[in-house]
Amino acid sequence: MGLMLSKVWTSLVGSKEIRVLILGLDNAGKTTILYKLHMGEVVTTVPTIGFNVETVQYKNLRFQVWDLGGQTSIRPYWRCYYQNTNAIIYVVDSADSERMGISKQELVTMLEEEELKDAALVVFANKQDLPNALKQEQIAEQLGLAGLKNRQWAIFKTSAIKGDGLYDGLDWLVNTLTGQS
Ligand SMILES: Nc1nc2c(ncn2[C@@H]2O[C@H](COP(=O)(O)OP(=O)(O)OP(=O)(O)O)[C@@H](O)[C@H]2O)c(=O)[nH]1
Ligand SMILES: [Mg+2]
Repeated sequence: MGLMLSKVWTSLVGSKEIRVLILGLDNAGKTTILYKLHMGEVVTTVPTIGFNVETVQYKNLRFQVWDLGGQTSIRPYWRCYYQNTNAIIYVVDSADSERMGISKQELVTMLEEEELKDAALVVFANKQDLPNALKQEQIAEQLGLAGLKNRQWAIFKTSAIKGDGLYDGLDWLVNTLTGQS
C-alpha cells in the first residue's frame, strides 16, 4: 500500500465509522438487507416509518448503516440524513418494472444534493430470485447509470433473502472508500 493509500486507509480506520445510507422505494428490500448484513439473518419486516440504524463490521471497517423508509410520504425526509454520508446503497426491486421510472427520479433527485456530491453509489438490483426480475443490465439502463457524472458507482445483482451479492457490493465499497479500486 503506497503512502497516499495508507493515509486514506488510516483516516478511514481511525475515523469513527463509515456512514452509509440505504435508500430506495418502499418494498425494495432495504430493511431486509440491513438486518441480513447486521445479523446474517432474514428477518420479518414491516414497512419502515422513520429509520433503522445498525453497525456492520466488515473487513476491519465499521459501517454505520442507516435504513430509511421508502414510502412516498417519507422520501422527502431522506435529505435530513445526507450530511457526512460516505456511501449510498440504492436498492431496487428488480421485479417492480412499473416503478423503475419513479425509482430513477428519486435517485437522480438524491444525487443532485450537494451534501452527497462525494458519496459513492452502490446500486443493488435486489430480488433477483423472483422469476420476473429484470436483469442487472436492464436496471442499469433504466436508471441511467452510465450517464452519471463525477460519481463512483457500481451495480450488483442481489437477493437479500438468499444473501446473494450483498458482500460483493460491500467489497466494492471497501475498495472504493479506501482508494484501492
Ligand atoms: N423474493 C424476495 N423478496 C425480498 C427480497 N428482499 C426483500 N424481500 C421482501 O420484500 C418485502 C419488503 O422488504 P423490506 O425490507 O421491508 O422493504 P423496504 O425497502 O425496507 O420497504 P420500506 O421500509 O417500506 O421502505 C418483504 O416481504 C421482504 O421479505 C429478495 O431479495 N427477494
Ligand atoms: Mg424498511
